[in-house]
Amino acid sequence: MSTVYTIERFILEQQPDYARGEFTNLLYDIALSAKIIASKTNKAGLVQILGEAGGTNIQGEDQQKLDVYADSIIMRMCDHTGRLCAMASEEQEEFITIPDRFKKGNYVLVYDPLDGSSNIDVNVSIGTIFGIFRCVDWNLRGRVEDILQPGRKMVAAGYVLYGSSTMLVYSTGQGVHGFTLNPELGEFLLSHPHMRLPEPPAYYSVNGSYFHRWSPGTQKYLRWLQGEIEEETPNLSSRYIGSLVADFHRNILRGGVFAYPAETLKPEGKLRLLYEAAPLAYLIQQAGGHASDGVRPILDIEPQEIHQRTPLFIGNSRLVQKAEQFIREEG
Ligand code: P6P
Repeated sequence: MSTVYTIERFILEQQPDYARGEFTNLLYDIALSAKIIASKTNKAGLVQILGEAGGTNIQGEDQQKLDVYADSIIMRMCDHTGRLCAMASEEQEEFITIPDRFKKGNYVLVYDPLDGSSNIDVNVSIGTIFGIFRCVDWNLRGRVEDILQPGRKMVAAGYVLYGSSTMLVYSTGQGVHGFTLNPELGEFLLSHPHMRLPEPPAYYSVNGSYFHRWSPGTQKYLRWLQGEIEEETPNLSSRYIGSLVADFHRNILRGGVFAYPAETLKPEGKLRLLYEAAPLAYLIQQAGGHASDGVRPILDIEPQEIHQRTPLFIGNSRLVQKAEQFIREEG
């Protein structure tokens, strides 16, 4: 019987000998949050029966919007454990300081608690995205400077995909590893060790309905992806779910490129830099790929504010570099 790796055992075996366990325990906290959110999300379809968000269900419980619920779970699981000096969440305008009554730790957690939650009503997979930094100055912990760090400074990143099964995929800089939740055991078990982008890539993922609002270079890129431009034409199929984590997960397993370009109504793009693009950029680099805003690596962008948006091209390096080439040449 092959070794059964729970995520706890895998994290423990990956941690360096000198580690004191703070970072390892933070990853445990995130895995536990994912289990709690998964249990609620998988029943989300029953909300129609049990009661609408904002109303009360048949048990008389107050129904929260699932993304607000997911945010509260992650915050409550992580704010008092002494691992963090600050957090930032897609659901909260300001960054989250650690209350004085709790010990401050040496790490920073940035996260989108439930991306794509509008897809729940149509039973499409959704996800949690997270990134972890070290505090910038251990003598002055818990400042906005701890939050506004470029992705290059991340020490870990990952996502949870709530779909036909719940998966947690993460990296601490030693490759990308995927774990599938066994609901009977309540354990994440190693199912996808050492995930690497395969060659040749299979898919391109983009919402082509914005074509008329893209730059000439971006328009040329889509035509190239579709094989209209004879120039090392990729042989790709189109897949776009409209749920970032689901599209990203399929592409990291099968190879491909996901693009959410800037367009005239969204000149900075739609996706958020700090807790969506940068964690996924960290992962894709660990899986042998690349992520760009069309001009420069996502990991090099210094955030100026917490909810800053960015255009995003992410996946197999050659496919992403082609986007940069067309945008460089055509604007
Ligand atoms: P569009 C979901 O709302 C989301 O934030 C991402 O998960 C997804 O990739 C994107 O927006 C889809 O946006 O404009 O194509 O509907």
